[in-house]
Amino acid sequence: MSRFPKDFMWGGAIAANQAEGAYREDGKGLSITDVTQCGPTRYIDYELEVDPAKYYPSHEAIDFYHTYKDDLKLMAEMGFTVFRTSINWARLFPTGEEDEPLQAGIDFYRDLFDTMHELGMEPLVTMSHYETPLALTKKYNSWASREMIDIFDKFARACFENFGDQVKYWLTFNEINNIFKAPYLAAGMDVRGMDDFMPVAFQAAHHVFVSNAKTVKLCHEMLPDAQIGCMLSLSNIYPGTCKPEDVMAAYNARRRSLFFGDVMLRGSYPGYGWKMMRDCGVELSIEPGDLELIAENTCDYLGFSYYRTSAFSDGDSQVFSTAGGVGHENPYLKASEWGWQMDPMGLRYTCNELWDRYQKPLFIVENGLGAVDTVEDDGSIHDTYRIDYLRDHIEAMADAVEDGCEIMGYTWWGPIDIVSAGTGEMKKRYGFVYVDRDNEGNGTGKRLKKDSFVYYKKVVASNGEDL
Ligand code: BGP
Repeated sequence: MSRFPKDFMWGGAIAANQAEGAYREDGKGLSITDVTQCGPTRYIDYELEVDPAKYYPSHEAIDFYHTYKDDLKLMAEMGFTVFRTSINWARLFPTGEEDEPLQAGIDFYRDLFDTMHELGMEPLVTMSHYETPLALTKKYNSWASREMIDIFDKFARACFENFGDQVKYWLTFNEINNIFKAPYLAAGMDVRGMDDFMPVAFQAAHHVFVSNAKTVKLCHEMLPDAQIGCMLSLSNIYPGTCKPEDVMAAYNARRRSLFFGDVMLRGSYPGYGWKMMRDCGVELSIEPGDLELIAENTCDYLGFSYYRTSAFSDGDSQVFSTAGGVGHENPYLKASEWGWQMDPMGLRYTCNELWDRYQKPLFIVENGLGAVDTVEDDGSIHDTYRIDYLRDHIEAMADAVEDGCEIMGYTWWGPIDIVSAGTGEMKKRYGFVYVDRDNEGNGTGKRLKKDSFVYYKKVVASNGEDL
């Protein structure tokens, strides 16, 4: 007997900038990720015009812009009922400030969403997934400027007008809480040369909160049958010890992420949020009506990513390391090749934490294991490590459902190999489908089914019972 509701949605998630490639095709403008360096720390390459000698795997990625029909057929073969991707903002508005969206961009995404429906998948669409048009960073430093609110409003209106009949599940800003850790990715901001970017990050977050509320309001007005959620990176943090100072430090570190959910799901700045701003010397610039807008237009559901957990003790650094997140290693957990500590129980804990806090439906829109895969001579790929990770996290999710958490669905991150957001490389593979391309763009682009492809197909067919 399945422990999941009968209408539970099973699928996978990608992002335009990590899969589509065609980074200059059909009039698309440069997004910030098109000029973001690869490697352990990713900064936007501010010489702006891309140096042709610099290869970014995201320029071609896996060429999903041209292969999406065949790739989605592979997803449908696993029985997906939902598929998450993003609309690349610069494919509709190359500089962000055009009066009208590009017809080529509209045509591509309409056919993409039609193809999903034809194959039995509901589109789950992220509006901003590290794809800020570079021109907006260049002119305004992106969300550091309040002008972005009106600019994003135009993009949101174009999305709802052109895709509202096809898309009923929306997400606004991908992992927007990472504005405190990686503002160049999460919000397209140039923070290089700033000793402390937190004051700018808090002000940018306020602009995003206002924009999020405006977008929720617009969505409810234009698409009354749609649901619109916020999206947060919520891998969790445990106290390094039971020492009270460590417990408090870990809770404060956790609330640097929950702060975003509190504003966008509960509709107001929490007291500890004002204290965080005071501690950072931030005098937030708030305009009349901002706080009322935020209070009256909260998100319908919480989409979140969960990959791992880390430990955090008093005195630990908040500095985000692409390997372990914040804090330090947990001695009770094993880590992936990229240092991400795997913790299925942490997913059950996190679902309970978020359900208890927000009492709004949850959607696990990212969960997965990035690993180095080996292709055998016969073309097979025995990714038992990925199957084990998947099984353990689905069991934890089922436990969370039995705990009373309302979970809408689950989209595995990267069901087909795509470019890593953290490093900009291909070698960190998540897929149930292998793509023959490497960091330098070499390879045939051939798709190969891994052992996990057959496994997930079985899981989906049994609504999560046959593990
Ligand atoms: C999240 C992003 C995704 C995805 C994922 C995996 O931060 O929302 O875009 O990339 O992390 O991270 P990585 O690709 O660095 O392994």
